[in-house]
Amino acid sequence: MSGASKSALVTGITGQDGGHIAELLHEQGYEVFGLIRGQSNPRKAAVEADLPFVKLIEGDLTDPAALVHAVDTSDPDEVYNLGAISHVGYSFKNPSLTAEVTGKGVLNLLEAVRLTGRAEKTKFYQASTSEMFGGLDYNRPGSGYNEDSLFHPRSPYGVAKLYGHWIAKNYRESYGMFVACGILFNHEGERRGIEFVTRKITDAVARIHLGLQDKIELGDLWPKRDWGYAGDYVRGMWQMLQHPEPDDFVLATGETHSIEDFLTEAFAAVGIDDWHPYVVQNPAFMRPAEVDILLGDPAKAEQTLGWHRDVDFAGLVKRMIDHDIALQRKNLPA
Ligand code: G4F
Repeated sequence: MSGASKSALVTGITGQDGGHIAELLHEQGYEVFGLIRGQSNPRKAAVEADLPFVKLIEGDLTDPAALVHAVDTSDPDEVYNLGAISHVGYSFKNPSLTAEVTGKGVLNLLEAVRLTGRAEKTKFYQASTSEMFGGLDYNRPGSGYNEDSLFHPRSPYGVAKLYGHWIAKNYRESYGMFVACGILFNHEGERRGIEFVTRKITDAVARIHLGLQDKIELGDLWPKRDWGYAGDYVRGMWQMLQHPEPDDFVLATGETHSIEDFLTEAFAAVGIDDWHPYVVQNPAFMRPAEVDILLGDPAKAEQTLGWHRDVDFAGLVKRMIDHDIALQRKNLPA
């Protein structure tokens, strides 16, 4: 399959998934447009260096007129709505802004597609999330959450994402738009921001290994997540838009690990058997409500889309550690 002569608009182009999907689409021959926020976004130069083929359009998910402009300029065959306030902890501190960007921003973008007469032409990917499930006992199936599981979000982020999920489904049902919702479990990698726990750990372990840091401060260590590799997951996003029918799909590994497991694997990768002396718990990194355990069941995506993940938990940790050691080595004095 090839995307030659197709065009795609990606929101959240400065984020981890934005970078991965832009590369995948470029390799497939798409013309790739990226929505970037603000007049002098500090991340613009990094995106221009990392993804020189992306045509950047200034605009914000909270600004309907800017979205109409972005859709008109890119005339997209496919829209990937990956833009959001995506840090769960931050969403407790800024719940209103999170609702505007992560929730209502989805509506604004759907409307931009519809009101510019592209409801039939443009396929729309909505980045839904496993945070919508909330990880509570009463709605947690033993085999893992699937597309039919009950939602009970536990953060302003999860609540905003649930609005985005349902308004996206509503546009599919009301206007016949091709809108696919990917319910993605945690996905990580070299592009992950340092504010997320996996990259925070691999960055710190690399620095501890090189003698640049002594300790790492973390919040709760018992929560469990279903962690996969972001590169595998953006392939799934693209597959959802190539499928004949728009639908909802869970992408997950079907395995769950605690943050303690991640610490064990990451420290072991640099030859340290006991991580306890290096880890300090700090309540500042704990959340008012926690998602105890996330475990996904990707059977539908595997059977319907032929999706599969290539990178397992140990492989994910290793590639992040190797990347961060190489990155930190560049900063060492010669
Ligand atoms: O890495 P996290 O911040 O990811 P979280 O909250 O699971 O959310 C990520 O995955 C979601 C999919 O399920 C996405 F929708 C969302 O956008 C994001 O990508 O935290 C993971 C766990 C949490 O239980 C958190 O409380 O790690 C715990 N944690 C412990 N210490 C920490 C820390 N999290 C962060 N960010 N920083 C800490 O120091």
